[in-house]
Amino acid sequence: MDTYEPAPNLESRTGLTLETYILEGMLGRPEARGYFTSLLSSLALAAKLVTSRVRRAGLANVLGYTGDENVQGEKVQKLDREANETLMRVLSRRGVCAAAASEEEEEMRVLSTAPHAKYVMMFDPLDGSSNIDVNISIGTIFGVLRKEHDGPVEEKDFLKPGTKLQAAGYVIYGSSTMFVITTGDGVHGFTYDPTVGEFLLSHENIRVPERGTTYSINEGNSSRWTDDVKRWNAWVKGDDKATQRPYRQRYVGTLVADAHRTLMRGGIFAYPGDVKAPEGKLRLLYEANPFAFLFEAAGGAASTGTERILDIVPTELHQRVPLALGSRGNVADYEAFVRGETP
Ligand code: P6P
Repeated sequence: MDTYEPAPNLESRTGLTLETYILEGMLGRPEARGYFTSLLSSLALAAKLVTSRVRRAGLANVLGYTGDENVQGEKVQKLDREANETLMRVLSRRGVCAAAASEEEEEMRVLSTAPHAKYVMMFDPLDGSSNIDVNISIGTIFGVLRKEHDGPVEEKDFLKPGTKLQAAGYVIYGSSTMFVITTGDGVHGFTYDPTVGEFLLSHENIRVPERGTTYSINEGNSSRWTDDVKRWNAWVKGDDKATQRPYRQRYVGTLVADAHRTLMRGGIFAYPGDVKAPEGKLRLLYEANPFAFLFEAAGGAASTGTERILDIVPTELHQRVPLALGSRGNVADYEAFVRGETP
């Protein structure tokens, strides 16, 4: 089947539903029909269910902590658990997803042993959950890998470099709910319209600006940074009109929100390793890799400071990695400082 070409008289595809975009194979991967389409549709449904809970969090008595802790040793919020169960339930229904790895669960969860269980998924069901109770944007992050054999799903099916991702994206529960996804050739944003209960195409083919003037990092950690990161941090605050410095500092504390702003406006988000935690805080499989895949598809870059994120071969489900994410030019500057140079 030929790839989708809009009718000549179709000025723009703005307003198309996410389902239409998926069903008509407009998310690329024309060879991956049926099962892949079904998986992406499940994701869209899960996003609708989670957003309906998030939007009523204050009313639906799901605020506050459950008293439990997750594999990361972080306090589990009720919404964390609900979002995790929603994704697991929806993804298991159509049998296409063999297993899922979640921030909320130590081990992968087998979801289907059907012959057509051709994919595995990794996700952070509710990123930024510490911001739930204070009504700051939170999000869901996901990545999709193909299960490359016909045997029973195993943990090693998740331990693939990010270059092998078939799709990646996120949902941001902000002033509006947006579903942003790529299958590697183009990044597209769909805004949720609660009056029709659909995600409608609002941002087709998002591109990261080549360079931006916003930097995003938790300066509260600065005493623990390496000298090179400290030098970079001082440089972005320098006063130099020619390089549009000082940059603006923005930091929400939810990766999805800081990354989405960086995707739309350009600049850089960084969560470096430090003397106490050389590997940093963010997880490779379901935070760094999905955003690295998406930013590169939008013309941006993602690095540890010394290595391309997508080239890293994972060794465990919840491993952490230092992350510098954003415009190609800004990430290149950051890498120069980490090499001990000054751009
Ligand atoms: P800090 C949220 O807990 C999270 O995992 C990411 O969403 C966010 O970027 C980071 O942690 C914030 O960490 O140490 O700045 O509070």
